[in-house]
Amino acid sequence: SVTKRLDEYRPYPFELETVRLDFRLDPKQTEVRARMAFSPKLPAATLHLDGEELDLVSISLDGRRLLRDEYKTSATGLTIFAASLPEQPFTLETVVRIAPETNTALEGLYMSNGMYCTQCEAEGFRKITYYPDRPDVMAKFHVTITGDAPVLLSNGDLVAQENGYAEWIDPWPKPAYLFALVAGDLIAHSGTFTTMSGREVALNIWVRKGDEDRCEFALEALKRSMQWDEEVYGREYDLDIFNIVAVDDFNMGAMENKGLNIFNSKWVLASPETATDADYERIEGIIAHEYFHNWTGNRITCRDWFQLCLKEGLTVYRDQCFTRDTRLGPVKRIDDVIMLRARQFREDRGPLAHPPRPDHYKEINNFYTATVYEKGAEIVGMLRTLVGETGYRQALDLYFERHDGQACTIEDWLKVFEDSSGRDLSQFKRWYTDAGTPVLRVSEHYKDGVFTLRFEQETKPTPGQPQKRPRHIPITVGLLCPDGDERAPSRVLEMTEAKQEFTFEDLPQRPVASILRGFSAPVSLERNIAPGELAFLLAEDTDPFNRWEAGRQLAQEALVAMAQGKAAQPDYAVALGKLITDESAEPAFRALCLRLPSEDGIAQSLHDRGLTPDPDAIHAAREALATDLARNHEAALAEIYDAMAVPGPYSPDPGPAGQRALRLAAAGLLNRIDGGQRAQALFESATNMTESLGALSLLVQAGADEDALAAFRERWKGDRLVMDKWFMTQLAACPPEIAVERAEELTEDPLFTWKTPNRFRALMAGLSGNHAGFHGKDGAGYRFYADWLIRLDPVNPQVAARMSTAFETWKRYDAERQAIVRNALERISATQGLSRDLSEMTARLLA
Ligand code: HT7
Ligand code: ZN
Repeated sequence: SVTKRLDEYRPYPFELETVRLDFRLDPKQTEVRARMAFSPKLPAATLHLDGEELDLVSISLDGRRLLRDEYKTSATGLTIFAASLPEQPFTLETVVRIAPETNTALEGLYMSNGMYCTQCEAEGFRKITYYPDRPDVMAKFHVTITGDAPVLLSNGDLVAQENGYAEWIDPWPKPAYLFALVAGDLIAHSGTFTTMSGREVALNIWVRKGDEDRCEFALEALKRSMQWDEEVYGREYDLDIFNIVAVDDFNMGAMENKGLNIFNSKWVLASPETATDADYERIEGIIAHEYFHNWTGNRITCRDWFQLCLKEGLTVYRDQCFTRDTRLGPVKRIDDVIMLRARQFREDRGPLAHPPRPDHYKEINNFYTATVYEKGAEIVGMLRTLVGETGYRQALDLYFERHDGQACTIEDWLKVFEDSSGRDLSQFKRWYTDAGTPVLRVSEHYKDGVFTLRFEQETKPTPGQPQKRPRHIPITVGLLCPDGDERAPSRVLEMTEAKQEFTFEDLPQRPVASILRGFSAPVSLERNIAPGELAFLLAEDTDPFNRWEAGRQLAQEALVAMAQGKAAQPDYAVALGKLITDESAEPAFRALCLRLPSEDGIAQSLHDRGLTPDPDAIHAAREALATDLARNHEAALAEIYDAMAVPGPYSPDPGPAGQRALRLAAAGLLNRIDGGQRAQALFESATNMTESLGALSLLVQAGADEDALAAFRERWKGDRLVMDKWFMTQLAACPPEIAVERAEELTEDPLFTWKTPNRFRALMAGLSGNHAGFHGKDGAGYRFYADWLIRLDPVNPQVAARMSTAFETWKRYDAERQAIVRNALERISATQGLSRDLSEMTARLLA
């Protein structure tokens, strides 16, 4: 299949001002009539419209039926020869038929529980009708829907409605990927929002009957997001109605279609009995994310899909800031960095590494990655650090003013920062074009009152980029006196060379440096630092991120030593003891400090040090450290467990959620020595899903789960979202030696409806999240996983391809394991009729 390249971009040779779409819905045979008003921009151009899996019924131009020799159709589209096209504006009308009922790929128009639903990003619209399906073609849509359903929705404002018929006009030009249509027997949970200019917007969350009492949290989150975007970015909503629909069968989290966001029901529906604290926080974040796209993505969109991080990086950054403002800022920053390291750093070190703005791809759906999203967000954060708070707001104001209604590039984005700040960002641009995580080495020197930090940066080669150039890195640094007082407040050092040093003068004593505060750049910091100094930072740093980071580093050092059969230094256990009893620290923060690095993270650390990780040894080391901590701090942990019980009715607010997190973290350690006693009691008394699932997970971990799993299943077997948790938790948390066998058994469960993406993901991600289980020496985990990818691929290639990233770390491990994975990947790749999605992924994984 064809590789698409950034440097081959050509503007579309026609202007498309308006499009009228008439849908006659039918599960087997939906008819789509499209009328498109084109104006030629270049003389004698042929007109190419994208189209896949369409049954063409008719085609006419300005009312005249086109003859067979005036156009041609292929598997990828429809071409009308230049000789048949007038030089003036013209209207092209096509009629096609499609079959939503048989669409299992969930791209284009498909059905979920009897309801019609669309997903068009990135290139799904071409499965609905022939059209220039590219983001730089922006048109005004007028849509009519005729169908046997009480609720008929599309983008924009509703202009007419009667039984079985609805008409929608979207006044804002948009690319086809933002088109949406939903039809079904839905019920709305509604509210209103009054915008800053006093317009009232109707808000609706549409769900299946029975789910309407789980929408209030999402509705309130939407109102908070609308308010925040007005206050922080001056952005007002621009239609009279905003609809959100919850769908059970969905390839990703949610989709920002103009005025009609479509959500995976997992990220909308919440009640205390069925959703955890983490679910609540994530729902709020995703509601905000999709809403924020209205300006960063919809009003200003991408010129082509290579620019994806223009809208995704910026929108993730905006949703992260929203959560930081509405919840506990430092805790959110730490959570985001944990996630960045677990997903993006891992991607950057393996065969799938790519720049935030890739310059080639075969299947764009394979590039909705942590690098595009999360690293894209880090880059926006670095820009803000470089130009400052006011400079950032000025740049964003200019971006909205200059580019509203346009399809833009990363160059346009950087130019607004250059123009508004007067800075040269040509070197900074490498963050977008170059792959890989820079390693930043630092050494410290103190003499005659002068403290010097010497930095060296190095980025390892990544696929297709053997040579790396130095990056422009903002390094936020603060200096502490040995008594813990701030000696020099935070200052941003701008590193632009491969090696560079910075000095701090007039220091009567050698300070303790707090480097890369707030994680000011997505780099791997390597610093030769004594455990005592880390313990000091864990106790005293005024920057909460670096305080947590010091503890994490101590834990990581201990685990890396133990995984090699060496004894761990006692520093971590001692330092942690002080922190967990420090009542001035937020419970949520203390909970994070008690969370041990993941087994995958330890494997990465070993690999970074040139060692081959042994998954069993890593698992044993992590268990041993957890047991040590529990023994050393048994009394303090037990006290925390009792003190952090949250009385009264459930609230997902950060305060009580933080208390529950700390309580569960304490229970998690104590679980290693109390025989699962607390977990059992908590499981029986739990009044909300956070406690219930937390306790279940601990029982699974302790191998004392048989009754609890059965009881949980019995209680929740009718609830699809809770059952996903049941599948996932018991695989992620179980002892590694039983993980694959259990996964095999679970695929036989009648509730394992594997064609539903959420259920498939729950089981497979549960297994691959069990590090030592998935990477078991006999290779059973690898074979099982590969078998299921092969099975899913013809049904849903997007999800199969996305799940194949479980193999991205395979080259870290020993030769025997590598041989089994290679074999599994080659087997996938040799499968007859493999999708473009999965074959691109396996080729990259094997390269
Ligand atoms: N912009 C969306 C990305 C997306 C997607 C969503 C649902 C199903 C398939 C999809 N393909 C791409 C989601 C977002 O980033 O907001
Ligand atoms: Zn997004």
